[in-house]
Amino acid sequence: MHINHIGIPSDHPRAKSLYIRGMLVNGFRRGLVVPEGLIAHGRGEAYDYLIGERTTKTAQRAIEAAAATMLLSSRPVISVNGNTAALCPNTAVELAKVAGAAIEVNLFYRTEEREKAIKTELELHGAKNVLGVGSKAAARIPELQSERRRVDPGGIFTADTVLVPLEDGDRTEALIKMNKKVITIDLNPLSRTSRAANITIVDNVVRAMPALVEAARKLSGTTSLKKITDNFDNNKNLQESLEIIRGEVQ
Ligand code: PTJ
Repeated sequence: MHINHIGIPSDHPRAKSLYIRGMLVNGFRRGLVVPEGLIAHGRGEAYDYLIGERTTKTAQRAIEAAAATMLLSSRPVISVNGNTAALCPNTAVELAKVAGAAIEVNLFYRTEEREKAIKTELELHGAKNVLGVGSKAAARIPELQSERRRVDPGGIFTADTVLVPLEDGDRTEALIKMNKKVITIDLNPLSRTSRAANITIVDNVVRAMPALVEAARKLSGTTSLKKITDNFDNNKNLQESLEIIRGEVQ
């Protein structure tokens, strides 16, 4: 039996889930994650348990549609919040490279200190030009009251596609009103974000982000991108996720 650095025995039946929790708590201690982010993660965990803590075939279809959409976009942007920075900074940076996307910090509970900590974390994982920090977040998303409205004029504001992992519903709706395509990763298929987005990946960000990198790598340069996006139906996909949760399909 191996005990890792945060004291979780590798043969513990819930080792993986406890390890992910540990990453978030560590992110909280390092000033990346807000306390509310720990609560949000708890909600996500409950849905993850119900889908079997795996990437379902339904989620994989959404992942391929998301990768194809990003590759077809001329200005895709990956929006990074505290939880995403703590759970998957490496794959967020890798995806930006593979899909030719910009990377922008965008926080609900915005403080300059946390913006900078998240930027530094992304840079440690190889990000070169992190948008949305400090005075760079000079543009405003219309009709949005939260701090999420502050965006980078050269990033989310002028993007054609925005990937918003672990989002709250208001901004997704506002971005759609700005005629942007929105891709989200949200374990709750019933959330406002999930229902408002063009593509919803009902999966844990820790699995969905590496799968997105892999799909983008596989699809890059192929001729099937448009066909994949045309064939994707988000409502149908969300319905299937609910059937999985109810135990009606695998
Ligand atoms: O870092 P900030 O300031 O931008 O704040 C980030 C949080 C997450 C606190 C903020 O965006 C928030 O309050 O989010 P919500 O409204 O609680 O929504 C989070 C959604 O993500 C919920 O639907 C959760 O089920 C889902 N979720 C939580 N953890 C994961 C997840 N989805 C995928 N993977 C996860 N690990």
